[in-house]
Amino acid sequence: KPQHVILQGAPLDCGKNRRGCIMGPDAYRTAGLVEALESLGHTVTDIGNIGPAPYTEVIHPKLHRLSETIAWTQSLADATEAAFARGMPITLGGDHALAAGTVLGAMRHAAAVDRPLFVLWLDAHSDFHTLESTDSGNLHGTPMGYLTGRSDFPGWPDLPASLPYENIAMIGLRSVDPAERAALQQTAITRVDMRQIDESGIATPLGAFLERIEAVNGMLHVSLDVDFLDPAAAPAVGTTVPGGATVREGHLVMEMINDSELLTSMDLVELNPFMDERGRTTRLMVDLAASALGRNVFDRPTRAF
Ligand code: DIR
Ligand code: MN
Ligand code: MN
Ligand code: MN
Repeated sequence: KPQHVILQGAPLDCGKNRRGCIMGPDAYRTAGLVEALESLGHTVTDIGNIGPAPYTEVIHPKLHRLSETIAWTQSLADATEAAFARGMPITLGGDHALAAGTVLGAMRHAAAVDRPLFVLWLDAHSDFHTLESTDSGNLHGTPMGYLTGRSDFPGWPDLPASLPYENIAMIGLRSVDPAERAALQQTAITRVDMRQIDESGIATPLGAFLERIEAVNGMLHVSLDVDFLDPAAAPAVGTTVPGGATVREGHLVMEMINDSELLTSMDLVELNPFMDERGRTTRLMVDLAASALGRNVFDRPTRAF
């Protein structure tokens, strides 16, 4: 179905220490993301890059660039909510701390239109820390903790309501810190680790999740972390973890998302173009986004789930 896509750059680089995600939005533009989506019949408005709301950094003993991350959460939530009035927001990161803002914006929009919001988290990591449980102090490890209302995030924007655990699927997991593991195992979050993908294939758990969304006319936000993919295929990310999704598993996920016609917003996060060789990882991310928006080899008479 032709969409009006709203591309918004979110060059935030404050969620961790290694720099480079600031270059992400322009790398996607350089690799031809706009043209790829237009070639599929979509119209695209690139609104350019967003910045953080005004802030003054207050140095925190543990948490790295907390004030800046809160300021980005504010501006990205507002921008994303506004983008829904015009089309499908696709946010070009930037590191995964940005999802606190984009998913909050989607939550506000979902509440306004009275539809449930579901989140598909494609990542080696669960990013489920609280401000207390993080050992690294890197806030890209916390957006799911914030969005689900696990604990207080003082100074962060209020949530319209916590994102229900039942509405979340994390697929691709293989690096979960002990505190995250203990907490996650107490929740109803759908957790698909790499072993489960090996055993059942990736289509089975994803298809079940998409069926659940369709049954209640839900909205679907997809947050794609580059490190969901195996480092052999996608090396340009600060936190590579061996044993990740293959190129074809990545495309199958995106192709099934397109078949489902459920996608309402998406993040492309953690790309570090400074580490990329000749745009290889960037181009793979563009190709995956294209698959989510309808690129295929042949049309199929039936969908895969
Ligand atoms: C890691 C997060 N669990 C931490 N790592 C991530 O630092 O808390 N890497 N999210 O992409
Ligand atoms: Mn992540
Ligand atoms: Mn709205
Ligand atoms: Mn990750």
